Amino acid sequence: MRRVTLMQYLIEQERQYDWVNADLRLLIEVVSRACKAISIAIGKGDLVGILGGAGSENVQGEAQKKLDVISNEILLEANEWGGHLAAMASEEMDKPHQIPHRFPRGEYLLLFDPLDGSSNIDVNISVGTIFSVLRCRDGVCVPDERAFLQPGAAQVCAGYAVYGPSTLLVLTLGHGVACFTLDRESGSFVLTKSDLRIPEDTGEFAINASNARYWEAPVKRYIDELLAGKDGPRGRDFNMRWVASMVADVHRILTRGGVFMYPRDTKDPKKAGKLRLLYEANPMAFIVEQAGGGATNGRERILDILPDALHQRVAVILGSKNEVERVTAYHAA
Ligand code: P6P
Repeated sequence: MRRVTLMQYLIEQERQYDWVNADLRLLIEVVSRACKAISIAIGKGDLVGILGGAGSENVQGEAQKKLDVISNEILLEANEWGGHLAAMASEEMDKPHQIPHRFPRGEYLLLFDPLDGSSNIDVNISVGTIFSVLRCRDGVCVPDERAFLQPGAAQVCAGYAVYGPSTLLVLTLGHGVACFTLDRESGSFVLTKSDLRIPEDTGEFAINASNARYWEAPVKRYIDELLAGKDGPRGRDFNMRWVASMVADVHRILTRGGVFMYPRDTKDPKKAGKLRLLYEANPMAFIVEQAGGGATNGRERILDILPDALHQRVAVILGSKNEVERVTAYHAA
């Protein structure tokens, strides 16, 4: 494959198509540079004492890791001066972050989970950054929470960085999915896969099986059939993976297929699910659908859900199209 950097890729997309403009290109480049900085910080780990808890809680009531806070700060500082954003929202902040008055504002809203899977950071397992881009509606003077409450189908761009053996950036602009690998010597993200496609069938599923006793009947039925293997109704054996980093599980599925499930369960009946709709489920659903996969909450397409709160949670079933359709059909049965 011709060595194309992220910047070249974006400039070529901007020249050829109308779905990239200079501000969106700047947004993606700035986010990619922030992800590079996060990757470097993670790589230093204990050498610079940035592992472990920050001694604070986020809006979700979850203990923050030092790197949650650092990653959030890196993304805020990287994005507030460029003039491409109307505002930002993060898993780590209760309210949207307004652009300081000393900087110009732009048309885009950026949402992110700055360090997804951070419970894994202290045990050196892959973590990631997830981001989603919406347009701010015209005439919105102060983009408060309501400006962000748009269905996932309104996203203009979504992506994630996965900080694993390689640092990868996976991106969609609504016309396929591309993957870039960080070349640490040059400091550039280099295009290493274009037009990723998820196999429609799979032999691999990802779910936290310790929640089995809380699952609803359709999920129990589906997983029991997979566990029954070749002697059961599916007539084949299945394999299971659970990294507990959504970015790592989703990247595996983008690479070789699979189905990822964090269904709603009866552990906390008030919660629609564990994962957050706006900055986890929506960007991942956009990417997965653009790669030919499916993404529902068991009952409806995730990208069709009209949000009513910035940090609302949702059940997530995503990945190989035929398996997502089967699980969703079981919910309708
Ligand atoms: P559990 C990480 O905290 C996260 O938000 C996702 O990245 C991951 O898929 C899930 O939660 C793991 O949840 O309950 O298995 O720890």
